[in-house]
Amino acid sequence: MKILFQSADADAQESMDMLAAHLPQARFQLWPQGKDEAHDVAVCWKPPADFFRGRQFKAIFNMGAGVDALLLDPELPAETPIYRLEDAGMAAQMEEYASWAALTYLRNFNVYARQQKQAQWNQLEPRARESFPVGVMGLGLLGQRVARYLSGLGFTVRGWNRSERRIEGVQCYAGEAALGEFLAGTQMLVCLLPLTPATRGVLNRQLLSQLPKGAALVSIGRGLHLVQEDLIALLDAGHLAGATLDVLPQEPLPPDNPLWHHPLVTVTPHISAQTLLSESMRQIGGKIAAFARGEPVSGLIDRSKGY
Ligand code: NDP
Ligand code: OXD
Repeated sequence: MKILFQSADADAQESMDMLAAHLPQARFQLWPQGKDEAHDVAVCWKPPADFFRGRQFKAIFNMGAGVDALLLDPELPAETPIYRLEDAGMAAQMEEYASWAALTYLRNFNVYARQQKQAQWNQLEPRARESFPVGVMGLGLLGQRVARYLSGLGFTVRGWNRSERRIEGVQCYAGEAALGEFLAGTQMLVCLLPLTPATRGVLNRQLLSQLPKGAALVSIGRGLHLVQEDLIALLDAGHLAGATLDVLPQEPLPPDNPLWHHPLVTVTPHISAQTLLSESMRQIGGKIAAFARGEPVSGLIDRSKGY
């Protein structure tokens, strides 16, 4: 088995060595080495424009959960199966991030941080967790974990998904017809959808204005879910009380983007769930080994759905 490994990260060699330790029989080349040779398998993350040009693989393994960038590559071979990372230590980080945001908005810690800047001593009314409904959009591997975790913390949790889900302790809604009811009862909306043609721009004025006044947005799926001007307009109008954005329409977020300095916005640099190298390479190694044995491999992308 010959594997072409590509990553723009500084630790590309280290990652490849970790993967190689799980696949001792395989031969590896680190892109752009072996650029003109044939390989059985590609392991990549946001590859450059010429990575797929004129080449075929038996399978492509994406070093991330989201495949939106890969699927937009015009040179991507049409029929090759693509496998993605599944959780690989990201769900636990998403639980932490979403619970940090939920506790922040529930307890008004964001408001107190603003008050401190103005030396204001002003106590706000306390709220109970169960009276602060959190809604999770996208109940996949990560969304389900977040929903269960917040429910375990005592929040009232609801979830919305394309197909129906049953999750203990979570009130689940499915499909467009149920979206309005889901949003109307959500005080903090967590977006964990994949980015697809159907979800691009989904966090727009029309959708966000269906949240109750004073609700907050936590965007941790992909930046292009958000229509930035619509969010800012709803924050400025007092309809939304805050937004916590880990993924941004442009990454890195340019220094002159108004989101950096908006008083009701918290920005983090795409860290809600970071790739854990050791766990990720172990998982990809297992998937490649199963693929080589002709066994079914989980995490196969359905290109017609875009995730
Ligand atoms: P999954 O593929 O497991 O889950 C996606 C879920 O979204 C599925 O339940 C799917 O429903 C649902 N869904 C898809 N399209 C729609 C739609 N149009 N309307 C309603 N529901 C829809 O993905 P993961 O949970 O593993 O990851 C989710 C996303 O999180 C990734 O695609 C990635 O973009 C993002 N991510 C962000 C990270 C960060 O650091 N910020 C880190 C890792 C991932 P169904 O099952 O019915 O098809
Ligand atoms: C991913 C990510 O999709 O890190 O894995 O955003």
